[in-house]
Amino acid sequence: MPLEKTWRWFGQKDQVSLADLRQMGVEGVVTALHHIPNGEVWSVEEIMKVKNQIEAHDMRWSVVESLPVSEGIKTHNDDYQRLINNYQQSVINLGKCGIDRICYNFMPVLDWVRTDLHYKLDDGGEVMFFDFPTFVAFDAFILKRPNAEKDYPADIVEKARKLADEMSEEEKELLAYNIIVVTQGFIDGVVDGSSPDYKKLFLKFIDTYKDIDAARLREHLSLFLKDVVPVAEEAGVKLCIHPDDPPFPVLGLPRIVSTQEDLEWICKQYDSIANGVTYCTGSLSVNKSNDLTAIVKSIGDRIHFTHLRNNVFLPDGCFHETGHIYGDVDMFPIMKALLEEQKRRIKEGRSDFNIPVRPDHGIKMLDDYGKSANPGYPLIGRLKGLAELSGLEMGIERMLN
Ligand code: CS2
Ligand code: MN
Repeated sequence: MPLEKTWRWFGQKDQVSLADLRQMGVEGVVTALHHIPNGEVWSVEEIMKVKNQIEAHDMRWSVVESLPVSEGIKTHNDDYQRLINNYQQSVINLGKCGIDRICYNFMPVLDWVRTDLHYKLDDGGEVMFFDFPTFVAFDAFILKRPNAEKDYPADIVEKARKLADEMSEEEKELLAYNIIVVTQGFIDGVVDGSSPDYKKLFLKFIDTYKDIDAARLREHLSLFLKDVVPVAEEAGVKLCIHPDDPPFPVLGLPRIVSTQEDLEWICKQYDSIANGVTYCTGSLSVNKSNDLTAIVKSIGDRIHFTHLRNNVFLPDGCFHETGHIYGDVDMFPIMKALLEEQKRRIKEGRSDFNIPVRPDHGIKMLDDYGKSANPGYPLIGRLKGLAELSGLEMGIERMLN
């Protein structure tokens, strides 16, 4: 049994239509109600509008990515109760509409981070790059976060200082704008880029974590799970937390969804199938101590959603993305482990044995140039990824049978 082929679709404004997705062999759509502000309730009516559109094209709405967790929940501030009530209500409403998987993340302030959104490969393709010294240059010398230098290794800080000295004001502005606004806007980021003071605003958000270390953030995640998982269980919905990208602390902010141990800890906070994980190889593989197949073996029963993509790792903690099956991450054992997990579930009699998979970020190539897409989400590059992953999958399936 293959994994369920899914695709991230950004709604009506997406350049790729639902009819296109159907033609590409997509079975399940991954989307969100992006027009509803963070922290507000997703009503049955709004959910049904999107669900009906998807079903009119003979597909299903497989996964919500994401139902955003507001900053007030992560910092557990005075607004917590209202925000949690709203989150619970959205989960209940999704359940009522028959949508049973919700991806979310618990990264403070910033979701994923890259320093270059247009890195050219030798063959003319374009991918996203995380350059650690450039990121530190942004944090310590452009954003000028107080004491930022203390949070990074001294040799990286020195490289960052040099880089910042050589950058023009325009380059500095572009780097900051990309990190704070461009990469976050389309996934419901916290800072509205229309404000000229967006850097100040961003620093203010960071400051709300001044008394929150990793242990405290874990407490907040645990409280969130205890409040939301039972409601999800009752509603017939499974939650799946997305790992940190990249999987280490940035901007002096704790990150607590980065390792196998973190994922195991999360699963233990509320022992229910509704308390699950999004298995993202692009994110998890950046921490070299993560053994990606061991993670599937350890918490496989809680994997409700999979993102597959590859990376190339470089010195100094730098990396860039690269398509799906080719790269430094060996996709063969990963795909095999996922297919074996499905077989295990079938044997166990689980009705939810079929794991949705989507090709995560892809290489911009061919007709992707000249078409507008969100960073990391070109059509052709991802479609190539979907095709490659499907081929790999079919080969392994035959082998296992
Ligand atoms: C995604 C994440 O685009 C991406 O990198 O994998 O933004 C993901 O959608 C969220 O972290 C999930 O909450
Ligand atoms: Mn991902």
